[in-house]
Amino acid sequence: MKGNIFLHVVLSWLLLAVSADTEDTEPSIEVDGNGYLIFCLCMGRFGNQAEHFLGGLAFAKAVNRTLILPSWRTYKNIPFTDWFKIEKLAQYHRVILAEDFMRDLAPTVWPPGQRTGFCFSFDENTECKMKEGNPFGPFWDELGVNFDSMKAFTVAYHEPERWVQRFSPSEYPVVALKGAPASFPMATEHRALQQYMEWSDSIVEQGQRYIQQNFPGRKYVGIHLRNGPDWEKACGHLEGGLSSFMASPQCINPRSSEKVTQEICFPSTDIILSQIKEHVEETGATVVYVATDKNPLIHEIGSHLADLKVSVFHQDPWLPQLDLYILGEADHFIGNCVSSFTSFVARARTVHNKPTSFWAVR
Ligand code: GFB
Repeated sequence: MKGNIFLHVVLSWLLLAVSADTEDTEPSIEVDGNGYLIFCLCMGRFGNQAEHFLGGLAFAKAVNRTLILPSWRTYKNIPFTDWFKIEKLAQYHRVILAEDFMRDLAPTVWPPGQRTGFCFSFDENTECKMKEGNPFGPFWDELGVNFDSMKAFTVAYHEPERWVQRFSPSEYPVVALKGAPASFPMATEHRALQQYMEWSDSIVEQGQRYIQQNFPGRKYVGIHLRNGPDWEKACGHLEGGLSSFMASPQCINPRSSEKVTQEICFPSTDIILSQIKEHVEETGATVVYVATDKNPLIHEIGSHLADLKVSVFHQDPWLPQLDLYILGEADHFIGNCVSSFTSFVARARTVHNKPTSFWAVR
């Protein structure tokens, strides 16, 4: 009898071990037979990355592969869903969080030993160097990816049909790209995809907390002042004006005769003060919320609007995304046409039919 019980316990343990093992190796979510696409958002900071992301999202749909949502890059990987809701993106196309893909599907769909990294080049003999430098190396390292081989391809991203022929899902179930399959500045036709970028509950909660604690129920004009030293240097390239510079197509059509000027890129304090006053009067706002990478001009704005009894707020939040959220909620927003930080806010506001204007652009 004792022997039987012992055998039963051992058998049960063995069965449990086998089923646990099966659970570990068998993907619990259905595998997409059309394959997967992942890329590193390895260019610039958040505004640049967001423009690249939307182009890459459109591309994933065009080639009909599930998009593995890349982590955002700061000094470390930030899971996509820390800042945005996956459910909203899924209304547009099939997506899976990179961290979930690596844990649940990669061991079977993209196991170590079969990981090829790809990059676009005009020459197929180019070395892709997927992990060379920062943020390339840390991005893949933090996802636990090493590449067994690397290969350049010559089919351009604006040819999705040819691209699908080149990368059949049976031969390449996962295509990992060195950079986003997208342009910067982003293509105009992709701007509307912003409607699928919905802030996570955590960002909404933190942004709302600031608003409710500081100016609940009051109308406000949100402004973005991009005036740090890197910006001043970048704007220095605009002498004589250019038809396009960084994110400027958001407000100046590169094919028009209008030029992106130094004043648009780095507006004078006089221009800033007069535009703020105009929109405070127009909206009846009693608050100006200032987001900036450097100088918030709080005293200048406060004294210029003294007669209108306007309060000026600036928080320098621990996360730039909180500034983006609060600017998105403003009754009017004035941003910098050349900045992709502004372009994120401007696109989000367009989705909700909220007005935006740009410094020195009439
Ligand atoms: O977002 P981003 O690509 O916009 O980069 P640009 C600017 C970064 O500076 C933001 C910080 O992601 C923030 O980290 N920053 C800028 C701000 N404005 C604000 C603000 O109002 N509030 C807060 N909290 N942070 C490009 C860069 O910047 O500028 C390029 O991406 C290059 O790499 C170029 O440096 C000159 O398009 O404005």
